[in-house]
Amino acid sequence: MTDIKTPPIEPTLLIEMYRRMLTIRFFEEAIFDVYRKGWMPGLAHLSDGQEATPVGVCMALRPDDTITSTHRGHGHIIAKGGQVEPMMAEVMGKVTGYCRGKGGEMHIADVSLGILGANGIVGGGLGIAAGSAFTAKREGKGRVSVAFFGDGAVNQGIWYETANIAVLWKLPLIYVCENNQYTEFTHWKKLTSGEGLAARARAMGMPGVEVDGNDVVAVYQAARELVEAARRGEGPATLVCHTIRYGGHHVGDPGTAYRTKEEMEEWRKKDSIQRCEQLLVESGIFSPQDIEATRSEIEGRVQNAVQQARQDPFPPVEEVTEDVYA
Ligand SMILES: Cc1ncc(C[n+]2csc(CCOP(=O)(O)OP(=O)(O)O)c2C)c(N)n1
Ligand SMILES: [Mg+2]
Repeated sequence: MTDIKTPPIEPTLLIEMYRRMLTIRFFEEAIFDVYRKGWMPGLAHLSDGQEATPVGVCMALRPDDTITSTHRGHGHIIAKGGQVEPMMAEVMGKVTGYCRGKGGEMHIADVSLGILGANGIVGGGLGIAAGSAFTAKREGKGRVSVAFFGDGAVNQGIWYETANIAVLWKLPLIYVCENNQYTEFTHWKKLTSGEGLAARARAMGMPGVEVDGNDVVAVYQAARELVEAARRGEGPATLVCHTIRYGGHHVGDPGTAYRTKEEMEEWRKKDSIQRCEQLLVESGIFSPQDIEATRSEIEGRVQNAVQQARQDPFPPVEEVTEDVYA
């Protein structure tokens, strides 16, 4: 008889984390396919490989907490409760999309879910997140604001400007740096002086914590502690999650010119979804058949979203100047 491990967190929570991570993985794989078939305009920045970070963080949030996202935002949106059908439609520029087809893959937002938007400007979400944290503090209902950003945004001035005021004013703002090792084609160590962002955060006067960003339970536990402290009025914190993107910087980049095969093989051994599946089975929460059934259910939903979005219409030409600001 095999030993059944005690799960580190509530089984229902672990199952939900698994489902959201799988949704992100299948969604990103589907987008790559959609791109190659020429069914979407422009490029896409995919986050397969990074799933545990947005899911671990967002499972520590309340529905009325807010997040800001990046150019690599699909995972953040799904993790915060975004639905794949209007996301897929938005990627294809269809009227049924989250932004009626006018935002595209890089500008998906749903304020009703606390998703204040993906953002093509590196570091652009940081100011919005600080503003949301300021509002949350004034409201006094214990809401928290999370800013997701990459290792490339760490050296943008806006991080220091917002961090300074967030510490001084004790804003409920959690900085979540997804360190996927590369800023476009350059390793983060070639761009960032000193010990990295967690050390810089501590120097600014807030907690700076680093975690294995491919371990969804570890991310959740670290995020929950920081989020709850922010809710209690203890101010901002920084969480650095070390992870990897499996694909290139965008769908047009194979991602092989600046990363070695060995490096990627090492990361694949730390795959977040495989580790979660192992935990579910070893804890007796899921059988291998449950894993298969969940995979095919979620993949089927994503594929249906692709088929539906293909059939949906583009926005009518008369609407071209509506809902746009420039
Ligand atoms: C202000 C600004 N500078 C430069 C760019 C071009 N650019 C787009 S993505 C990117 C790299 C971002 O790297 P990182 O923050 O690590 O995020 P990742 O792509 O790894 O998710 C750059 C330089 C931009 N979009 N905005
Ligand atoms: Mg990066």
